[in-house]
Amino acid sequence: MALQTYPFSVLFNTAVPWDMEVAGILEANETCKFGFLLWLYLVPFPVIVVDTDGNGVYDTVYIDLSWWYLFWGLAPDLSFSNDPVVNYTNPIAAMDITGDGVNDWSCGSLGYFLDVWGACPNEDERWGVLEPIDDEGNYTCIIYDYYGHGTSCASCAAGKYGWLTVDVHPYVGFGVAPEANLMGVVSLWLGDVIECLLWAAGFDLVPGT
Ligand SMILES: [Ca+2]
Ligand SMILES: [Ca+2]
Ligand SMILES: [Ca+2]
Repeated sequence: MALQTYPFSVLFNTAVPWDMEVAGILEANETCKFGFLLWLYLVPFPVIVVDTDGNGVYDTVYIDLSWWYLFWGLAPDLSFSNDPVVNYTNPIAAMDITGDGVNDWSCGSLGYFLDVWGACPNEDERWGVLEPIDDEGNYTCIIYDYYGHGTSCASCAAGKYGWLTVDVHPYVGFGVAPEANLMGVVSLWLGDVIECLLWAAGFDLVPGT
């Protein structure tokens, strides 16, 4: 089933020049919201936001993770049907392509986003904290660590696997607090560290509350 023709973006002002597979996700008479996740400003992963139960509230995201193929000079599969269901229960967009139970590809995770650029398509929500999935499906917030510094630090602090754990790489080591839980808050980019610290401490960053 071909998606309807939408403006590619305000930048390109043209329709997406290919069809995307949505079998098993949408029925013939159902619609969704379509857009792109620009991963590290390099890879344009196609994204759809879906209201799976038809109650008027968009609740699920699919990202065509096969666009990682581009790094190997291969063509993406242009299908959402073989990608993971991403929602509030399963917020991480990742898949295991080698069948060993360990995810190999990821685009990140659903997360809250402080709209420091006022870029939200819903004008009344600009500059505020955006939900991971907009009720109207106009946006979804995907958070990722594109460089790995934060992941490395988190591993040193709370890595759960080490030399006594079977089937892990010999260089893998425990963190200093392997039983600790982690909270991912991306801040060392064009964001705001102070707001991130406040958010992690429990403030909701809603003015007047
Ligand atoms: Ca819904
Ligand atoms: Ca796919
Ligand atoms: Ca794997």
